[in-house]
Amino acid sequence: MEFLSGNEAIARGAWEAGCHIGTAYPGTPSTETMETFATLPDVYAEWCPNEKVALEVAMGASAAGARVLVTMKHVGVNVCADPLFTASYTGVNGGLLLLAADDPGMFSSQNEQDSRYYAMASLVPILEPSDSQEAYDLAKAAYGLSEEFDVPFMIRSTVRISHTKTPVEVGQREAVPVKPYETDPAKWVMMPAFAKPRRKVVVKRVEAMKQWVETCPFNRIERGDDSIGIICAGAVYEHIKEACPDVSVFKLGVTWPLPAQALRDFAQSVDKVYVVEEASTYLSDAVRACGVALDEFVVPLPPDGEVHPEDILRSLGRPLPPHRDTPQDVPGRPPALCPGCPHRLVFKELARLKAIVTGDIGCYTLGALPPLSAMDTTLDMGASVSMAHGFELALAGSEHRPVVGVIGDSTFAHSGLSSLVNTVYNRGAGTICILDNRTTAMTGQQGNPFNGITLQDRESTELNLPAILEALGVDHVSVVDPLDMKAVRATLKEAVSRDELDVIIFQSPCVLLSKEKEPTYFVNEKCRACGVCVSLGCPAISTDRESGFTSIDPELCNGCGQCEQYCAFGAIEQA
Ligand SMILES: Cc1ncc(C[n+]2csc(CCOP(=O)(O)OP(=O)(O)O)c2C)c(N)n1
Repeated sequence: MEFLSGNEAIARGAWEAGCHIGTAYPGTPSTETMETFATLPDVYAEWCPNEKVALEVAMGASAAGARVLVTMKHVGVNVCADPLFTASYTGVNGGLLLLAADDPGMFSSQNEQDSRYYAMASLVPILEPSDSQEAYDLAKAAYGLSEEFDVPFMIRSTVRISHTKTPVEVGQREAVPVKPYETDPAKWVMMPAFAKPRRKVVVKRVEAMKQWVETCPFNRIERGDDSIGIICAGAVYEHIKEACPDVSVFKLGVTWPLPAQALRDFAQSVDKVYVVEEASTYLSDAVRACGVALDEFVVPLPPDGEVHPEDILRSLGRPLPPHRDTPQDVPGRPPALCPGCPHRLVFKELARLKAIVTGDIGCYTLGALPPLSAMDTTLDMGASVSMAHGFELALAGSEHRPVVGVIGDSTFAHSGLSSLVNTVYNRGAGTICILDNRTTAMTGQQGNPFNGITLQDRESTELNLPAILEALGVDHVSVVDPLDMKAVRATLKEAVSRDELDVIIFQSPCVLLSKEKEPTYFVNEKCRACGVCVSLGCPAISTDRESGFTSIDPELCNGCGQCEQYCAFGAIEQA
């Protein structure tokens, strides 16, 4: 018995199923799955620059006969949707399991989306565990099923499953040889002449899977009081068991395709039937489409965010328990860039320039929050570069504020590169800042092509960022230390004064990469309480509410010296 998170359990299940290869792009809440898999014996695992590449590598390995695990967060499925939809046509050779880790409640995501829609739309089956034991069991079983039905399988977790540790009865790794590969264009070359017959294969397979799912052991009915029947899956099942353990439950372990007949029979066997789900109407719509007439809740479930046990009680018109959490009593802890973060000064200077800043996704998205407040847009990974180009196009010919795109190194490798190719190709202008902190900081410091660190510490090559930019045809490329206020200010000023494309690489390692701490700073008697140092938003600097004077917490300060450069009175000194 081991105590595993859902992520660890999926990695373990895949490993025991003899999975040979893992590919992924990090993203919360999925990241630890591939990090765990990479540590297990006799496997190869790699970070890819994005999820499309990860799935394509996985499909290549599967075609060649290996069993493969590919992991990502929910928005990653958008990025790999193109290969996913056609992988449903080609099918697999070695079994393939794709983890989509959803984030209802958006603890660390830019949107709330339900990966089950992808399963339904691409006709790829999706499994849904409700604890780590099931995550392990389903991941392990998925490989044989993927090979039997000749289709990739998806497994959907949500943040509560991904990150909650529960006991798991683990087993042994099966020795599964890599299957032989034989050239078969009718299966693997998806052009119309071959895709049309494969489409017929897909249609037949869907019928076979619909039969399988009617009696599949991953779906089960737990009989209770038959006045209420609840259909559910995933983490929501646990909340139902907590809120109303007395009701009858149809717990789905496969949420596409659905067991239509079994669901109709269940609905017939109870007086009232409901679907409980969170942040989506996928399941209720799909259950209705099976011919089940769902009853109306007394109080509708929340249309967005996570569902909690008290929401379920309220929806059934049941009394709430006397002791409830009072979240209002918990002090807010808004996220902030770390003390010493090398992203800070760039935002401070962009705010001074009153630039329109098209942002991107990474730690540096925090530059949007007060007191830095220096970001106008954030859409998806890579959009900073392409949206900057769009702003420049729309504002061309008018007097306008400088347009600056800000993107991290990992995000630039993910999809910023192709956006920049577009800007160069179409003779776009504007300034792009690549905040190269030598890591993928936001998701826990994974390697990426621009620092050359690989998942299993294999030898690699660090891609030469300035050389790539020059080769792309960017005329103005500079590399600047983002901890040097004068250099940041001067380089940005020069770049925005030109009506041409400039790319500035701000290069300094993430402060969390270095364990060494420089001597800290303190505020001396020259302080005039002007508040400029506070406007950097460093968590180590605070203001006395009454006097307005500032102080620096030596525990938090790591001696980066950014604040000292902004103090006009010499009031910040190194200890
Ligand atoms: C399509 C997609 N995949 C993954 C993520 C998760 N994610 C958010 S930011 C980020 C990378 C951040 O690294 P970098 O651009 O180097 O910036 P840093 O955090 O180091 O400042 C990742 C992987 C996401 N938001 N969207």
